[in-house]
Amino acid sequence: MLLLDAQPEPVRFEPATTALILIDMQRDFLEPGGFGEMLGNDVSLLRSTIAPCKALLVAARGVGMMVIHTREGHRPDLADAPPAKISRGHPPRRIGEVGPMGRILIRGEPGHGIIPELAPAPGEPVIDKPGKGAFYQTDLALILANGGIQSLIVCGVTTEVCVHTTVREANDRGFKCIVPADAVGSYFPEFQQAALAMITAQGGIFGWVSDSTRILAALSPSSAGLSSIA
Ligand code: TIU
Repeated sequence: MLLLDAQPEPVRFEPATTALILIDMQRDFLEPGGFGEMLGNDVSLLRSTIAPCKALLVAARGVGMMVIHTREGHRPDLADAPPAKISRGHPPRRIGEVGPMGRILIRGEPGHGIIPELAPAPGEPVIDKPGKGAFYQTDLALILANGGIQSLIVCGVTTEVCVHTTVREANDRGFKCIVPADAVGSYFPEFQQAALAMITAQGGIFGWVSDSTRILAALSPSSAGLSSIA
Protein backbone atom coordinates (compact mmCIF):
# COMPACT_ATOMS: atom_id res chain seq x y z
CA MET A 1 0.00 0.00 0.00
CA LEU A 2 1.36 3.43 -0.93
CA LEU A 3 0.66 6.72 0.78
CA LEU A 4 0.39 9.60 -1.66
CA ASP A 5 0.67 13.25 -0.74
CA ALA A 6 -2.53 14.88 -1.96
CA GLN A 7 -5.20 17.45 -1.18
CA PRO A 8 -7.16 17.65 1.01
CA GLU A 9 -5.13 14.94 2.75
CA PRO A 10 -2.79 12.04 1.93
CA VAL A 11 -4.46 9.06 0.27
CA ARG A 12 -3.58 5.37 0.28
CA PHE A 13 -3.62 3.34 -2.91
CA GLU A 14 -2.36 -0.01 -4.08
CA PRO A 15 -0.96 -0.20 -7.64
CA ALA A 16 -2.44 -3.69 -8.07
CA THR A 17 -5.96 -2.36 -7.45
CA THR A 18 -5.53 1.00 -9.18
CA ALA A 19 -6.12 1.89 -12.81
CA LEU A 20 -4.67 4.85 -14.68
CA ILE A 21 -7.42 6.22 -16.87
CA LEU A 22 -6.63 8.69 -19.63
CA ILE A 23 -9.74 10.62 -20.59
CA ASP A 24 -10.23 11.67 -24.21
CA MET A 25 -6.62 12.55 -25.12
CA GLN A 26 -7.84 12.71 -28.70
CA ARG A 27 -6.74 14.76 -31.67
CA ASP A 28 -10.28 16.20 -31.75
CA PHE A 29 -9.58 17.97 -28.43
CA LEU A 30 -5.83 18.64 -28.60
CA GLU A 31 -5.15 19.50 -32.23
CA PRO A 32 -6.45 22.25 -34.51
CA GLY A 33 -9.38 21.35 -36.76
CA GLY A 34 -11.30 19.15 -34.36
CA PHE A 35 -14.25 19.30 -31.99
CA GLY A 36 -12.48 21.44 -29.38
CA GLU A 37 -11.56 24.14 -31.86
CA MET A 38 -14.99 23.88 -33.48
CA LEU A 39 -16.45 24.88 -30.13
CA GLY A 40 -14.35 28.05 -30.20
CA ASN A 41 -11.49 26.93 -27.98
CA ASP A 42 -7.73 27.49 -28.16
CA VAL A 43 -6.61 23.87 -28.23
CA SER A 44 -2.98 24.74 -27.50
CA LEU A 45 -4.03 25.30 -23.86
CA LEU A 46 -4.38 21.55 -23.38
CA ARG A 47 -0.97 20.53 -24.62
CA SER A 48 0.81 20.99 -21.27
CA THR A 49 -1.02 17.87 -20.09
CA ILE A 50 0.72 15.60 -22.60
CA ALA A 51 4.10 15.27 -20.85
CA PRO A 52 2.65 14.55 -17.37
CA CYS A 53 0.18 12.07 -18.90
CA LYS A 54 3.02 10.38 -20.76
CA ALA A 55 5.17 10.18 -17.61
CA LEU A 56 2.31 8.62 -15.65
CA LEU A 57 1.56 6.25 -18.53
CA VAL A 58 5.16 5.03 -18.64
CA ALA A 59 5.28 4.63 -14.84
CA ALA A 60 1.94 2.80 -14.71
CA ARG A 61 3.07 0.39 -17.43
CA GLY A 62 6.35 -0.06 -15.56
CA VAL A 63 4.66 -1.22 -12.35
CA GLY A 64 2.01 -3.25 -14.18
CA MET A 65 -0.95 -1.04 -13.30
CA MET A 66 -4.08 -1.35 -15.41
CA VAL A 67 -4.17 1.40 -18.04
CA ILE A 68 -7.42 2.46 -19.71
CA HIS A 69 -7.94 5.00 -22.49
CA THR A 70 -11.24 6.66 -23.38
CA ARG A 71 -12.45 8.41 -26.50
CA GLU A 72 -15.53 10.57 -26.82
CA GLY A 73 -17.30 10.05 -30.12
CA HIS A 74 -20.20 8.69 -32.07
CA ARG A 75 -21.18 6.08 -34.60
CA PRO A 76 -20.81 7.17 -38.23
CA ASP A 77 -24.62 6.99 -38.58
CA LEU A 78 -24.96 9.29 -35.51
CA ALA A 79 -27.65 7.00 -34.11
CA ASP A 80 -26.05 7.24 -30.65
CA ALA A 81 -25.69 11.03 -30.70
CA PRO A 82 -28.49 12.86 -28.91
CA PRO A 83 -30.11 15.42 -31.22
CA ALA A 84 -29.71 18.00 -28.46
CA LYS A 85 -25.94 17.43 -28.52
CA ILE A 86 -25.62 17.63 -32.30
CA SER A 87 -27.85 20.63 -32.72
CA ARG A 88 -25.75 22.74 -30.36
CA GLY A 89 -23.16 23.22 -33.13
CA HIS A 90 -23.79 25.19 -36.25
CA PRO A 91 -23.20 23.64 -39.70
CA PRO A 92 -20.72 23.18 -41.24
CA ARG A 93 -19.02 22.98 -37.84
CA ARG A 94 -20.95 20.40 -35.87
CA ILE A 95 -20.62 16.74 -34.85
CA GLY A 96 -20.57 14.54 -37.95
CA GLU A 97 -19.58 17.27 -40.40
CA VAL A 98 -16.31 16.95 -42.31
CA GLY A 99 -13.41 18.95 -40.88
CA PRO A 100 -9.65 18.98 -41.48
CA MET A 101 -9.28 15.76 -39.44
CA GLY A 102 -12.27 13.96 -40.93
CA ARG A 103 -15.82 13.87 -39.61
CA ILE A 104 -15.93 15.65 -36.28
CA LEU A 105 -16.14 13.38 -33.21
CA ILE A 106 -16.92 10.30 -35.30
CA ARG A 107 -15.38 6.92 -34.48
CA GLY A 108 -12.75 5.80 -36.95
CA GLU A 109 -11.97 9.30 -38.21
CA PRO A 110 -8.43 10.74 -37.77
CA GLY A 111 -9.59 13.40 -35.31
CA HIS A 112 -11.24 10.82 -33.08
CA GLY A 113 -7.95 9.01 -32.54
CA ILE A 114 -5.78 9.31 -29.47
CA ILE A 115 -2.79 11.61 -29.98
CA PRO A 116 0.31 9.66 -31.07
CA GLU A 117 2.27 10.64 -27.94
CA LEU A 118 -0.17 8.61 -25.81
CA ALA A 119 -1.01 5.80 -28.20
CA PRO A 120 -2.57 2.81 -26.40
CA ALA A 121 -0.34 -0.24 -26.08
CA PRO A 122 -1.63 -3.67 -27.11
CA GLY A 123 -3.87 -5.04 -24.38
CA GLU A 124 -4.85 -1.65 -22.91
CA PRO A 125 -8.63 -1.25 -23.07
CA VAL A 126 -9.91 1.68 -25.12
CA ILE A 127 -13.40 2.76 -24.07
CA ASP A 128 -15.52 4.47 -26.71
CA LYS A 129 -18.04 6.65 -24.95
CA PRO A 130 -20.92 8.63 -26.42
CA GLY A 131 -21.17 10.97 -23.45
CA LYS A 132 -18.96 13.04 -21.20
CA GLY A 133 -18.75 10.43 -18.43
CA ALA A 134 -16.71 7.28 -19.09
CA PHE A 135 -19.25 5.03 -17.32
CA TYR A 136 -22.31 6.13 -19.29
CA GLN A 137 -23.27 3.47 -21.89
CA THR A 138 -19.84 1.78 -21.78
CA ASP A 139 -18.35 -1.41 -20.33
CA LEU A 140 -15.91 0.48 -18.09
CA ALA A 141 -17.57 -0.63 -14.83
CA LEU A 142 -17.38 -4.27 -15.91
CA ILE A 143 -13.72 -3.97 -16.91
CA LEU A 144 -12.81 -2.35 -13.58
CA ALA A 145 -14.75 -4.95 -11.61
CA ASN A 146 -13.11 -7.82 -13.48
CA GLY A 147 -9.70 -6.25 -12.82
CA GLY A 148 -10.38 -5.89 -9.09
CA ILE A 149 -9.88 -2.14 -9.35
CA GLN A 150 -10.73 0.04 -6.35
CA SER A 151 -8.88 3.31 -7.10
CA LEU A 152 -8.50 5.43 -10.21
CA ILE A 153 -5.86 7.95 -11.23
CA VAL A 154 -7.85 10.09 -13.64
CA CYS A 155 -5.96 12.14 -16.24
CA GLY A 156 -6.98 13.81 -19.48
CA VAL A 157 -9.23 16.49 -20.88
CA THR A 158 -11.12 18.54 -20.16
CA THR A 159 -10.96 18.95 -16.42
CA GLU A 160 -14.40 20.43 -15.83
CA VAL A 161 -16.20 18.38 -18.48
CA CYS A 162 -15.22 14.75 -19.15
CA VAL A 163 -12.72 14.39 -16.29
CA HIS A 164 -15.17 15.82 -13.75
CA THR A 165 -18.13 13.83 -15.07
CA THR A 166 -16.10 10.62 -14.93
CA VAL A 167 -14.76 11.33 -11.43
CA ARG A 168 -18.27 12.03 -10.16
CA GLU A 169 -19.57 8.83 -11.75
CA ALA A 170 -16.65 6.83 -10.31
CA ASN A 171 -16.97 8.32 -6.84
CA ASP A 172 -20.64 7.33 -6.69
CA ARG A 173 -19.64 3.81 -7.69
CA GLY A 174 -17.23 3.57 -4.76
CA PHE A 175 -13.89 4.21 -6.44
CA LYS A 176 -11.21 6.38 -4.84
CA CYS A 177 -10.37 8.99 -7.45
CA ILE A 178 -6.98 10.71 -7.57
CA VAL A 179 -6.64 13.59 -10.03
CA PRO A 180 -3.12 14.79 -10.94
CA ALA A 181 -3.56 18.55 -11.41
CA ASP A 182 -0.89 18.86 -14.14
CA ALA A 183 -2.20 15.87 -16.12
CA VAL A 184 -5.69 17.30 -16.57
CA GLY A 185 -6.39 20.37 -18.68
CA SER A 186 -9.06 22.91 -19.52
CA TYR A 187 -9.52 25.49 -22.25
CA PHE A 188 -10.40 27.87 -19.39
CA PRO A 189 -7.75 28.49 -16.71
CA GLU A 190 -10.40 29.68 -14.26
CA PHE A 191 -12.39 26.47 -14.77
CA GLN A 192 -9.25 24.39 -14.20
CA GLN A 193 -8.76 26.01 -10.82
CA ALA A 194 -12.42 25.80 -9.86
CA ALA A 195 -12.80 22.20 -11.01
CA LEU A 196 -9.82 21.06 -8.94
CA ALA A 197 -11.04 23.04 -5.94
CA MET A 198 -14.47 21.41 -6.22
CA ILE A 199 -12.88 17.96 -5.89
CA THR A 200 -10.90 18.76 -2.75
CA ALA A 201 -13.43 21.00 -0.99
CA GLN A 202 -15.58 19.70 1.85
CA GLY A 203 -12.94 17.17 2.92
CA GLY A 204 -12.48 15.78 -0.58
CA ILE A 205 -16.14 15.55 -1.49
CA PHE A 206 -15.48 13.35 -4.50
CA GLY A 207 -11.76 12.73 -4.65
CA TRP A 208 -8.17 13.78 -4.07
CA VAL A 209 -5.95 16.12 -6.08
CA SER A 210 -2.23 15.46 -6.38
CA ASP A 211 0.23 15.88 -9.27
CA SER A 212 2.33 13.72 -11.56
CA THR A 213 5.55 14.42 -9.66
CA ARG A 214 4.15 13.15 -6.37
CA ILE A 215 2.50 10.12 -8.00
CA LEU A 216 5.71 9.23 -9.83
CA ALA A 217 7.63 9.50 -6.56
CA ALA A 218 5.14 7.21 -4.85
CA LEU A 219 5.40 4.66 -7.67
CA SER A 220 9.19 4.82 -7.92
CA PRO A 221 10.99 1.81 -6.43
CA SER A 222 13.72 4.07 -5.02
CA SER A 223 11.29 6.19 -3.06
CA ALA A 224 8.81 3.46 -2.20
CA GLY A 225 10.36 3.19 1.22
CA LEU A 226 9.38 6.79 1.92
CA SER A 227 5.83 6.47 0.70
CA SER A 228 4.89 2.91 1.47
CA ILE A 229 3.12 2.06 4.67
CA ALA A 230 2.49 -1.22 6.38
N1 TIU B 1 -15.81 20.82 -24.62
C1 TIU B 1 -15.15 20.31 -23.60
O1 TIU B 1 -14.56 21.01 -22.79
N2 TIU B 1 -15.06 18.97 -23.45
C2 TIU B 1 -15.75 18.02 -24.15
O2 TIU B 1 -16.63 18.30 -24.95
N3 TIU B 1 -15.38 16.73 -23.94
C3 TIU B 1 -14.41 16.34 -23.04
O3 TIU B 1 -14.15 17.02 -22.05
N4 TIU B 1 -13.73 15.22 -23.32
